Amino acid sequence: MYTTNLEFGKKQAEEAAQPEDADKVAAFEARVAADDYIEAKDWMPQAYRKTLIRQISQHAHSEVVGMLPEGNWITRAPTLRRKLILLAKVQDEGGHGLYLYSAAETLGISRDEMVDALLSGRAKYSTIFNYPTLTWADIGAIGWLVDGAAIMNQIPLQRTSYGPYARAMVRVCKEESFHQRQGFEIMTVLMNGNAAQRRMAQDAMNRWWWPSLMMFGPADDNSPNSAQSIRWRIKRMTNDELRQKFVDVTVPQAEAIGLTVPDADLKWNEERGHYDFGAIDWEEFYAVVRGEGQVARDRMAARRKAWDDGAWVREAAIAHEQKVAERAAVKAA
Ligand code: BYC
Repeated sequence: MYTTNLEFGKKQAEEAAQPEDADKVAAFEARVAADDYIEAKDWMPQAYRKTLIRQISQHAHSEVVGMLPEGNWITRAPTLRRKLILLAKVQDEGGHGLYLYSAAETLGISRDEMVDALLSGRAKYSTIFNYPTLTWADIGAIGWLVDGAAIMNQIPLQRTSYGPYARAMVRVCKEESFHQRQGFEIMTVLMNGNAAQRRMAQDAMNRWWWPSLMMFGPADDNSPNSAQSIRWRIKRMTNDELRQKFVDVTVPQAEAIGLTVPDADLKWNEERGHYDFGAIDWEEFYAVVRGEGQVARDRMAARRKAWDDGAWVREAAIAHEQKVAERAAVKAA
């Protein structure tokens, strides 16, 4: 089996068994409060490590599962130019997953353990990828709304308190910004097209708007992890703050190209300086988090198949590494 970081993981497990030293905790909290970055070899409370492993690995899983709905359209992109752009975007998402798995590995968990958590259903991935991509306009809506929501969430994560995660986010955000623009351009072209194309764009908007708002997670008063993550500066803004920012930025973009936001309660609130918007269907959100529905089952089946199909590559890499080590040992003897 392919594993990494085993020794490091053992060291962390031994550390976790010890009671935490109050002076170390105080010094750690002072560093976080001073906006210092915490690095892989620095001492950190076990709960901080655990939260980071949870969030970063789930973020990585989202990037990799996120390749599936768009990958579905690579062979059906309407032109060669669109195909090239989509191919590059999907490859970028795979790259994001790899940076993030690597960032999580610095915390002492192995890639095998993370993949196992995903495939056995113990780890989550973003709800947004459990919706189907029915038409080409969905690719525009994903780029514009889904990547748009992702950037809104990820820009503050460039200043998250864990150095390797923060640095991974810098490159991810640059690429997401290109993704968002290509999505908005697809929607703009469709809205400047014929009546059928405009209908297709509006239909995609209708289906992706609410799931995009759900990407930010439960409302703040229902978000069990937020308070501690904000205190540790893992999260720099709350779920509701980011959701509001996304609505405020995106509604004028929709209006600019003639799309209607599917929310009868959406209204600019002069006093607050923000849009008021309608109630989110949290029952739908939790059902999707639980992996209910055919699309979720298909996503997991695709990931399991990819992992099984890749077994020979992992085995070959290990065999090669062993051969190199054996040759080096013979040479040294
Ligand atoms: N989906 O206490 P809360 C992308 C879970 S990919 C599923 O607020 P937290 C892209 C949450 O995990 C974008 N589960 O949690 C790729 C927690 O359960 P656990 C992915 C969700 O962590 C390809 C529980 O609900 N981005 O950009 O403080 C193509 C309670 O929530 C969701 C990231 O992962 C959800 N939407 O805040 C295109 C960003 N929301 O773990 C685009 C990094 C919540 O305790 N992650 N849950 O069992 C974060 O910023 C935070 O983890 C969240 C949630 C804001 C998502």
